[in-house]
Amino acid sequence: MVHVDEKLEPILAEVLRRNPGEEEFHQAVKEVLESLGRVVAKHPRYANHALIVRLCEPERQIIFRVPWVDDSGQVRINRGFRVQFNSALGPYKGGLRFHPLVNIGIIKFLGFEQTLKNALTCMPIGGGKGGSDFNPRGRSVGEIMRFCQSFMTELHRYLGEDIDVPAGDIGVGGREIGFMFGQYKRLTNRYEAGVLTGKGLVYGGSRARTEATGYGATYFVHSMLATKKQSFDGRRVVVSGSGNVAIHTMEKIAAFGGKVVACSDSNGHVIDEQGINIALVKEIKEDGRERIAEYARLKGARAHYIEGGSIWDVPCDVAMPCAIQNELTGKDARALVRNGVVAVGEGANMPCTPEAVRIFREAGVLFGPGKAANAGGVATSALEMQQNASRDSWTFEQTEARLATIMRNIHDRCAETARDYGAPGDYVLGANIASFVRVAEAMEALGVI
Ligand code: NDP
Ligand code: 2IT
Repeated sequence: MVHVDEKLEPILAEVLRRNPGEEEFHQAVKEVLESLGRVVAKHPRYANHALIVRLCEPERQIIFRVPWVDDSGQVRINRGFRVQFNSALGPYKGGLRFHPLVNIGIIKFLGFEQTLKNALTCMPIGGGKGGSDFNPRGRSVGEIMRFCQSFMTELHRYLGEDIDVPAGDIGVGGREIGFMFGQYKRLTNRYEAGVLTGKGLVYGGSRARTEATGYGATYFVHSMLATKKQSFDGRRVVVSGSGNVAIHTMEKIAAFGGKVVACSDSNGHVIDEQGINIALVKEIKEDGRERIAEYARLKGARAHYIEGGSIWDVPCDVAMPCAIQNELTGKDARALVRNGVVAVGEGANMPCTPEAVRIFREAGVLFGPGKAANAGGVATSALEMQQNASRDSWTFEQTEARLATIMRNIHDRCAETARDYGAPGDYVLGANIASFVRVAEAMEALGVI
């Protein structure tokens, strides 16, 4: 069992005290502090100047009312958030999540993770996150547009291509980014392409951004497997979720010769022993915005759907959770280990509970934590900003090649850092230390700000 070093205990206690009830934020901070004992032992100065306490305190937290009118004429109210977590390395950068469970603690956990993830990419981006407790499920396109416009009407005053650059996350894809960009442009009377990423290709988006998180996570797992002279070829893989990250993870796994046998949504999972038909999932989830149960209905006897239950009971060699935080529990991890899983890569942010992570690490399973494995999305967002700044647009091949190199570098940086700190193969430790040191160095250099 990993514990927080005694020098860091008061810091953790302080974070817990100042942020009561924000369980996910506590979880994310604790996981990072558990890795920093070795850094503080090597560089005691990091325990001083309240540097770690400052890193755990967002620079700015914005909470606002989002009023909108539904199709029946009724006025609805949601809550909007933007947490500008850390700008030591660049403008705040990170996605917007529209999901009914969104609250300030969830946005802070995501903003904290984003700050460290962005540092790992070695690109000039700080960390931020935002969103709303708006539930897009069952809403018409008109309702979604009016919600996005109202959300941006308030948020726009805090954004800018050199200030804060949001993108998508759960419930926010290309359509929503378009509506928000349109409203930003109208309010500011500026065509400031670099203010949002994940844009459509015709108005300043980057090729390969849609695919980047899933492709990048698969590249990361590919690199982890290669350290054991293994590959995806012929492997059984289970991918949870069926949204942006899951779909493109499945697509790249198939390109690497792996067979994805199950995927899911928040209602249940489908198993297809012949290999999930990704085009069909896209049709159901992207075009139709329907339930994954539809997959089994369309495939007849060749696939089956299980309502509820755990997708992690499906035996596999590689597991890639790509849905939501804490979706893979200790019990799930034990089932996966029992069934012989060799690698787990987090496409989602913090999908494995601390107990699950501990079980994987103790069992010697290759484990790629989200802040490293899913960094390809934000890295390609930074490439989108780069293209916008130079008013250029790169080919898919060029952009994907950059993504592949970035992911390999992140993998190698985590592996080397873990080795340097006496824990070879421990990607959690490697990712937490490498990212922390980068942000901490910049914060130190900038003085007490
Ligand atoms: P989407 O909204 O496109 O998809 C989310 C998917 O997760 C949906 O299929 C949804 O199902 C499913 N889901 C939600 N809750 C559960 C649950 N409890 N159990 C099983 N499935 C569930 O979001 P993204 O694909 O963009 O994001 C997925 C994860 O990846 C998030 O953790 C996000 O933070 C992370 N991420 C995203 C990046 C990006 O570029 N988009 C970058 C890095 C990380 P349903 O249809 O039922 O809602
Ligand atoms: O969690 C994430 O890294 C994202 N949702 C993507 C953020 C971004 O700015 O592209």
